[in-house]
Amino acid sequence: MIKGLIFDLDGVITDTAEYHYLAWKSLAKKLDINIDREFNEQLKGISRMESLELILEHGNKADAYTDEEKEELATLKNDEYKEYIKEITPNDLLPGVHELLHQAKERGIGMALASASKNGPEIMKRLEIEDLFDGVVDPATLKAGKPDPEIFIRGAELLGLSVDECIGLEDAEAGIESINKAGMFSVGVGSKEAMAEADYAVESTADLSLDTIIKKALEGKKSN
Ligand code: B16
Ligand code: MG
Repeated sequence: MIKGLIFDLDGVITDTAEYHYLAWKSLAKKLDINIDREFNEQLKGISRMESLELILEHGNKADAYTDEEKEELATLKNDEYKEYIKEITPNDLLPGVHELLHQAKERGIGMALASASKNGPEIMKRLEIEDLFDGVVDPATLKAGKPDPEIFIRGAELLGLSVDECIGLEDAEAGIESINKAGMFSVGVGSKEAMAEADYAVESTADLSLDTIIKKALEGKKSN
């Protein structure tokens, strides 16, 4: 039986990647580092500090700052990001997501958030979906981020379910790896190439059907 859905946030429920990009680009500029949208693809799904490390490496400044200075830089980026997310409204739910969440809720399927973002609860509030969720994994409490399976295992625990009773939904390769390692059925949103490791993949959230993902999960891993 499938009794739970564990969702990633950025790229699955809403698209905050552009806001992350704008805030990182502005910080990078202050450090004399140039990043573009293609580089930004690498930052999807990974934590704030890991993102900063990649940007510094990209600018050949990996050893230029102390840990304390890096904390300050990450905070600067987050302050700007928080200004952007103030603009988020329920209209920013990705296509089909409103229907999917409400349909799952009506059927009594548990839902948890497994996002690397520490801003997840604030974004859910702005999207007006927080009441639909039964739990949010706090990324600050994780020993290891994606691709480690911990975040998805914790999501299932929050729902009081075993991993094989849950489906994980992700748009990042590191996220799919995390779900797979957790032993959960993985649903990927994105291109066939990027989502090659997903048990089942769709190109867009508009193609996500609750009946189909449950059917695929019951048929078993890798049978799509
Ligand atoms: P924050 P997800 C991730 O969200 C983003 O994709 C990634 O770009 C970001 O660095 C990370 O959250 C941390 O976000 O700075 O808000 O804590 O895809 O895991 O929902
Ligand atoms: Mg994501």
